[in-house]
Amino acid sequence: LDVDGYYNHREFPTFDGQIMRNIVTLNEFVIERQSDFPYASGDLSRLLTDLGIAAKIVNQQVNKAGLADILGSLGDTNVQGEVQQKLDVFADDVFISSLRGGGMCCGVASEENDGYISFDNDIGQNGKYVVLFDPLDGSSNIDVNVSIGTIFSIFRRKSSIGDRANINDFLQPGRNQVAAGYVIYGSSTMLVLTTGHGVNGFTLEPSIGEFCLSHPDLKTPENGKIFSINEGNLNSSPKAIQEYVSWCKEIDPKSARPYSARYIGSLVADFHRNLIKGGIYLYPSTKSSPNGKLRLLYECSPLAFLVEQAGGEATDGTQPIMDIEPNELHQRVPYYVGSKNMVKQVGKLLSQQRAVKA
Ligand code: AHM
Ligand code: MG
Repeated sequence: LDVDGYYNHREFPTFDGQIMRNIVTLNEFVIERQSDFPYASGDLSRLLTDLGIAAKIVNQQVNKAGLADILGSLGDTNVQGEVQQKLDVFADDVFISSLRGGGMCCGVASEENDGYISFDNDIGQNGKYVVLFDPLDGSSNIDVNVSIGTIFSIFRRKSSIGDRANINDFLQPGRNQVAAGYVIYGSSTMLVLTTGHGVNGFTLEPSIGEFCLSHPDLKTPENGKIFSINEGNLNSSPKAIQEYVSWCKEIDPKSARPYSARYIGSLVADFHRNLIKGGIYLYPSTKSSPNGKLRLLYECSPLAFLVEQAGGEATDGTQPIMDIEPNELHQRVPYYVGSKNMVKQVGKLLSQQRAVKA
């Protein structure tokens, strides 16, 4: 307490007699760090705030997903006579509305829509940014109460301010990203963000409804002991990947093998765990997904930006994900992401395999 009997301005009493200390909210953080952002004018800060608001709204609904039978299941008609939307469509709408209303962004592209959306409202056309996102990744996990997430990627537009956004604004390599992040709706809800100056994680404090800085300057270990892959597809994956997975399972106490297999089947959750603990996530080409399953622009590229900023790597087996020039919005790529040395080893095995074939 200070001389006037108030708590220090960075300390707050809670109902259960505890004191919350040193709270830095997402909004405070982006405003304080504004000078770090390219072309610091406040627009990107505002855009990140719009994303944070949308994330809180989606979080509220995701939390209630298990109550479907009590509140009416998806597809049922609610009291207003409206058909309840599927959660991923709802999340898509929420992010689009928030970004459209915020006015900092001239268009969006999302996994839920066939084409990009260019905002035709006046403030939107003057927006400097485009946002690409996967509104609810891993949505097949909603019914079984497993963590899911939102992934987003922000680029400076290529087209002129005042014009409608066009396809070239969206088809940009990951290296052009000015910010990227994800929200994980897990046992707690977190927003993890990079603006190209490291990675910071914010946990949603439900009692005050704010994302609070909880994981400053996240770094990922250079070596990990976790491999994450859908092993059901292994027989139709490249030989190099089969070899790598066998190697992970070999007994070698000197190198801490066998490693642990961990696969949630929800990219954000698998990525988040490996980012913190160290590990590799693999989604190679398979028989049913010859180019891999994951989307370059909505999933791979934003997480590649984050992992590089945390000291890790992300490749498609031939080049860094961040260097790929996209040629279509829904492009898929094989994906290897995580601890630097693990991703390098997979890259080496894949290039040896290519050399043998050539
Ligand atoms: P989605 O965007 O349709 O939800 O698919 C992406 C998800 C990822 O979250 C997850 O890592 C992957 O698909 C799991 O795929 P699989 O079930 O083939 O292992
Ligand atoms: Mg997805």
